[in-house]
Amino acid sequence: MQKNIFRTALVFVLVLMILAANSIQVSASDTLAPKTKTPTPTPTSGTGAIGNIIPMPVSITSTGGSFVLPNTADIYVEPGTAELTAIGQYLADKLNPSTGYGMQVLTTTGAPANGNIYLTTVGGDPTLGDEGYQLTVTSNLVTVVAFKPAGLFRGIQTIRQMLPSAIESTTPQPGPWMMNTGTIRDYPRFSWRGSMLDVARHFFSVTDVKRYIDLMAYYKLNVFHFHLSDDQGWRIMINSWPNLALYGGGTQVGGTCTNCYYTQAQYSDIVAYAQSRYITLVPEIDMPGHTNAALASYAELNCNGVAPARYTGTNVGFSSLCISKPITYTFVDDVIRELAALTPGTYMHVGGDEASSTTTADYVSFVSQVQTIVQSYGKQMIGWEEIAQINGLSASSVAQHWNTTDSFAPTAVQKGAKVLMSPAHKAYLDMKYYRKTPLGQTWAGLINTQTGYEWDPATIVSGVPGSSVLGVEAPLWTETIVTRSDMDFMAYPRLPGYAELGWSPVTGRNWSEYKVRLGSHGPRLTALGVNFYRDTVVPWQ
Ligand code: TNX
Repeated sequence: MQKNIFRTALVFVLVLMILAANSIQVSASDTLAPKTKTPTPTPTSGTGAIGNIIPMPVSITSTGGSFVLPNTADIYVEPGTAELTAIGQYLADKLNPSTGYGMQVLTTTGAPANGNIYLTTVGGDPTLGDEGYQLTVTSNLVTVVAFKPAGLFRGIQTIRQMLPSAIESTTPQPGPWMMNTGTIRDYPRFSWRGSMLDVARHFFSVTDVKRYIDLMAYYKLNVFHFHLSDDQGWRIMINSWPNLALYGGGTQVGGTCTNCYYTQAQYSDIVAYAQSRYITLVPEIDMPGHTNAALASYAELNCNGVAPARYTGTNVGFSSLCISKPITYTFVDDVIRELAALTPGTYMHVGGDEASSTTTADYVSFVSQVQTIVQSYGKQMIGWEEIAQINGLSASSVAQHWNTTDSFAPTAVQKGAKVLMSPAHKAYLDMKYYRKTPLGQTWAGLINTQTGYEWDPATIVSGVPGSSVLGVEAPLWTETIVTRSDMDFMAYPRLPGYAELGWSPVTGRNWSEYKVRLGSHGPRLTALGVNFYRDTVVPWQ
């Protein structure tokens, strides 16, 4: 009796295997139908046309055919590298919910069979750099070759964008999952393409921060600048000064905020999350100004020894650490030491903006000492452009340009330092699009999607040549930004434009072409669940 059951089961399994093998053949031969039978899709609604990628790749050669991802597809990487497997898994996790294909990450030496996706560093072209990649789509196979894993990660974002918009859906969609054939060779113009998120004015959960980072990855951004402290709140646990988080993390703009700080474990989790997307996290502790939350948490940090009340308004420029007290430098050293130990990236952002209650002499003395502290932990200092005033500004330090007038950026260049471009009237994600935009501020002007796109980091500040520009960063200050949906509304659709300014060659770039490409991302952003602003200057699909 038992034997019979076993035999029946065996036959059943064999039949299943034969059926499965057949279905693979059937779908594979469907997929590999001669390309003459498949009309070339026009670059319209959601087709993921080869020309609709943001940021625009350096070079695209279309071959006029199409590849259809079959339901048998898997993602292949070269063996023995956990890093490549993780990149493959990232892609599988993005493609599986909408396709329902259950793609797996498998290893192979040499190209896999037709109908798959292949990611490899074997034969990667070093001249494309660490983030560069070559993506080749034939009617048989999708291949990304890169010199470094980071390049593969950038390349798989291009794959996502070449597939129909519905690929970003979190629920199964009908397909077909078609890509146009051709070759893309691509690499970034600038090495720093970032966005800053202010979690001090309003606090955001680990989940919201991760989502912000993951959306950045879709547009090939590579630096997440984390504004962790300001007058209204201190957001990271510093073990040697616990009240900073425990007390200073208890407020935000508008009132109290319960446990509004990240534990060191949560911070490390965010760092690792960014790292797995080849995004470097740069933490900012703003000083000597923008420090009311710290001053309220420790009376000894104040020149008069009296802790002020916590602050929940939106004024700037009224607080300062006590420049003349030795304990100030013990404090700075402790904070930088703990943060440096948790941060694999090279840069520590020390703020330095709007220290208007501090004399220039005091300011210069303070920032000079801070630079020494940062360097003592093997890190490079970045600060808002005012830091360029210090005499001993290191060539390895970076000044972040933000002022709309009277820039200190040329001073930084004269001292041999590099400049990160965040001109407030062009790149501030908290500026309103239009006078009537319900969120945001207007002090630096109105920035609609076109204004945000039409400038060049290499020419925006006279006295700062392109060779001194490290890159572009778009800050999202959050005085008026409270929810995740607010964040989306201000960052999208402007952030993809800054990503393009940072990545794509300047030649040939123009708004009239870009706006159409951006319009094709409407359905993508919708599928990604992004509450983007439908700016009327963009022809949304
Ligand atoms: C200026 S820009 C600031 C921030 C504000 C922002 C609001 C800069 C370095 N400092 O403290 O949040 O304006 O737009």
